[in-house]
Amino acid sequence: MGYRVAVVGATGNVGREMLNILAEREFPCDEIAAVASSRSTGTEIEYGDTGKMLKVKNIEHFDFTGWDIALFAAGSEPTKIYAPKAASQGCVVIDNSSLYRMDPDIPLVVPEVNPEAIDGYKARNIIANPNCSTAQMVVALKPLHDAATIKRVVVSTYQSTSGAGKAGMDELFTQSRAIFVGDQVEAQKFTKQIAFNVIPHIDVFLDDGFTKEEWKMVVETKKILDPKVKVVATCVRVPVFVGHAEAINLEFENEISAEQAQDILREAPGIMLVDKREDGGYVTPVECVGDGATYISRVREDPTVDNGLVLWCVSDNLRKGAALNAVQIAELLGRRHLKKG
Ligand code: 11C
Repeated sequence: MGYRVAVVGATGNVGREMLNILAEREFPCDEIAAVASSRSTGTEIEYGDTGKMLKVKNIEHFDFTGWDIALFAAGSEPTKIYAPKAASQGCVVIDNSSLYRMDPDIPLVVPEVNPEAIDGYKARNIIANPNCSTAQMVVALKPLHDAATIKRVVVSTYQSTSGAGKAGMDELFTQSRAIFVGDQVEAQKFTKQIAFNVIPHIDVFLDDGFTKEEWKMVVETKKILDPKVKVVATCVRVPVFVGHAEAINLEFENEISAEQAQDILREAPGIMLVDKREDGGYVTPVECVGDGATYISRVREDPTVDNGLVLWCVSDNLRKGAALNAVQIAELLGRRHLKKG
């Protein structure tokens, strides 16, 4: 016996990946529903590459009663309305939006890092999935924190346009083409030209000069990994379609060499260490697309601080950063709480 699973926001970048990953990982579904806004109602979407077509259902009329799990990738506004409705109808919501992440009654979970936190889901029947740039970073930090206790993290991100949805990817494509054919470049989704450029601005500005994306990396890391870890972030949009990269500087309480860190990372769950210290001996975003791993390269000691390391971290933001982590949470929920069969 399996689960009845609904994917809400099924036609978006992350929703489609959720369907792909549920199918790829053979998540035990007795029934699967693709749910979206009225704009997409009635269209068909494939369940991974199984050949099974799902007719998209309208969220406004969807009854979650009798459904076990709803994976939400619908953005904050619809989530505000329909996630509490689903939860109150007895369906456990795993939500990819930022809406509930910092709610003390709602667990924020990365299964490789804080699996036990999921046990708190019963308070609201909702589990939050972190921001993509946080998810890959905490996977990388966890084994190193366990080994030598991280005191401070300084991170600069190189985030792909898919983080801003399909419209972000389309803007990169359209602007790149416009530049090649000599047309006028128009910025719509992003605040400046993204093609052949980088933009040090993701999400809205806060009063202290940081952006909300940078704030999320700080507070989510503290909630998932350890409230004592200090984090400062600079988040940058780059002209890449899929895959976020991060340059991460770490300061530890205790001594740890680059070699020790490499040995630890080689064995850590969810991580692929590719660190050859030669031309091409590292991973870039285009190589991680479609993959679930968090790739670590360029591990080295930082000579400017005591017990410091620097590393490069790359992952598919639509997968580990969003859809895969949500499906892993569903699997964890099944193992720890919603056992079937
Ligand atoms: C981006 N990280 O790359 C964002 C997308 O809080 O879930 C995901 C935003 C979020 O633009």
